[in-house]
Amino acid sequence: MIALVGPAGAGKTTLLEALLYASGTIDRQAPVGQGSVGDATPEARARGVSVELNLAHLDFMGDRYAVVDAPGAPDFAHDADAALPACDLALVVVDPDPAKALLTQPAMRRLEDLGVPRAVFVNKIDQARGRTADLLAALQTVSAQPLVARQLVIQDGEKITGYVDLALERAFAYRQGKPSERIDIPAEIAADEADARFHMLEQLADHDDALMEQLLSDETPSLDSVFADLVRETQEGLVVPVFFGSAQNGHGVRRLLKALRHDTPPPEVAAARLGAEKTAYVFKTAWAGHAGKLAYARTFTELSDGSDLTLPDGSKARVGGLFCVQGQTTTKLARAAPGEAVAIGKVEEAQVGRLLSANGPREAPPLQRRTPVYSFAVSAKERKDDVRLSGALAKIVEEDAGLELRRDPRSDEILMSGQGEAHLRCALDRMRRRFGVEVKAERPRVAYRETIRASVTKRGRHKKQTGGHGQFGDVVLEVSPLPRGDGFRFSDRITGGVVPKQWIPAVEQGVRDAMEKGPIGYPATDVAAVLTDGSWHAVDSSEIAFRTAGRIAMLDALAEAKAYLLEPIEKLAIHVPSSSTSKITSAISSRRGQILGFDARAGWPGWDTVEAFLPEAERHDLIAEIRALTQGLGTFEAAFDHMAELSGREAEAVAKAARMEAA
Ligand SMILES: Nc1nc2c(ncn2[C@@H]2O[C@H](COP(=O)(O)OP(=O)(O)O)[C@@H](O)[C@H]2O)c(=O)[nH]1
Ligand SMILES: [Mg+2]
Repeated sequence: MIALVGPAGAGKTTLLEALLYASGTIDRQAPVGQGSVGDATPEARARGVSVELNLAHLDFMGDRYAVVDAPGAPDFAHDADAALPACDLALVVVDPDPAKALLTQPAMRRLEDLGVPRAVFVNKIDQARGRTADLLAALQTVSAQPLVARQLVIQDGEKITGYVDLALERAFAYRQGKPSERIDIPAEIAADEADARFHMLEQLADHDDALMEQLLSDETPSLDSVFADLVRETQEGLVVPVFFGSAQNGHGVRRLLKALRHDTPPPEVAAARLGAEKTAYVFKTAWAGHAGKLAYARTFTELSDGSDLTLPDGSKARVGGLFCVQGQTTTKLARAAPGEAVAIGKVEEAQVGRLLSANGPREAPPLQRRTPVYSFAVSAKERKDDVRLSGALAKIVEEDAGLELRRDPRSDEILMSGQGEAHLRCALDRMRRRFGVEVKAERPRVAYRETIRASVTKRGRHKKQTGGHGQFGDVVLEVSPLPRGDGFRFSDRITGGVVPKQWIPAVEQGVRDAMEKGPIGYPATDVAAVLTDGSWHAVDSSEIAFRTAGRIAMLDALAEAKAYLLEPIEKLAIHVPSSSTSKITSAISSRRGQILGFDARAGWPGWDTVEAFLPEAERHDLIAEIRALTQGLGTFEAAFDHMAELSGREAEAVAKAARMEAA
């Protein structure tokens, strides 16, 4: 299984189509979204970008390859996170513009951390300008392992017209719509070719002492030994080979297929990396309408339709259909061999990152999930859809490991969180299409609170004479501010039973009732109330009467105690390329944030981590601004830190919003 990864727009989905065409799997190469195998869903076509991983298969020279085309856009890239560790090799597809090299870093880092062997395909070579040496130097800054150019490009002026394969030392000229044509190595680049080849051998010799000896004593290594080194060092992730071409024009694509054929490690390596020998590893689940749930899995064992599987918790499930996936098309299979990627039907319990075992239960290493950076409060447009909404949400969240669903206890809203606004809107589109539920998605409420500046003593009397039985409660409350974050404290200094013991909890309840909505319109906090005095009536006093009295006293006290607003402040860690750090700090400042400092991001050369306090109200669409300032690379993590006073224009607006809602 091969992964195509890299930034959005580099040409991964086009390359998938080109690989299918060059291998003879399809007989026409369609533009992306216009009949292509990848990006065929309505969501992908509407947006003109891959929004979920595409899975397809190709047969080349007697071998079968599953290809996973990973979305590159930061809103959608997470969909391939679980597939990458199960791949034998990843092709990092890049744009030939050195200024875009940094965009490759997140994918490269992920693969390095996972230990997945990788190669680079420099795409859009038809658009390349400038020297490939500059591009390679720029790309080297984002790779921990040395990049090894496997080809030297042949240029006619600025235009790249072909390449020399540096292992074989054979030259090829690109031809429009046809396989490249073998040519003689042009005389004017013969010296460059010799240098480039020697450089490649030197790089390989860093991991091969025998080759080093040969080079030092001016011996020419055999072609077999060069190929053996290329294969071994690529498979071990010691070097990252680089190929050039154009997916759109089919240039360099057959050469790439041949390299995949040699350099791809056998599936046993991925199985061992995952601890997934003799199992099927689930890397995506999808809801396929009437067909129910499909689990996309890499098989490291033989599987057949109807066979029994054991889940990690020891429970059993039966394969209810086995399918080969080609984009949006599925065809039924009777069985699958080890190493294939298939869709397994009707295993409800299958979850992304889990192992389905043919023997005893097995656990896979835990998946690294991405932290959500954007949220909507979701509700059904029509009340009658409430129940269907929760069912649909549960399914959509289950099949998208980048989504999270939770109820915010502060606002009682259902929050759907994910990797960006486009991600959430796409998930909601998919939900509407599949389940027919219309969803309202709104900016989540900020949990404003209010507290008081002054201490006030107030009496609350509740007296009612209605026919026979009356109601009587009478309390005196001393209300005062508490230190920030202390919440609420209630106590009493009642002596002589002026408020009988059994009704004191009712008074406290009344006080709490009043605090649900303070004078500005938000829940009150950081307040102490002391019950100091009161009176009662033998017949008319009751729990409800004292609760009412407590509420009246508290409402009056809060109204006079100089209430003011508090807003939640979060602590953020923002990770950005260093070239954007100053733009980010000023963006945070203009969002009323406070920069706490910044430092080099651990393990990410060329990146910074900025720490800041930021009002929660300013975080809602922050990710869009961070991405706009960092070419989509920046990310952040946020966690509630403390409440802080809100004043000025913002406070007025928040107070007004509460009045409008009450009206
Ligand atoms: N000039 C040129 N354009 C290409 C090439 N490959 C892809 N493209 C274009 O680049 C854009 C993005 O391609 P796509 O495959 O969707 O990129 P992805 O986001 O990496 O999947 C599309 O408009 C393609 O037509 C190429 O080799 N040359
Ligand atoms: Mg794509």
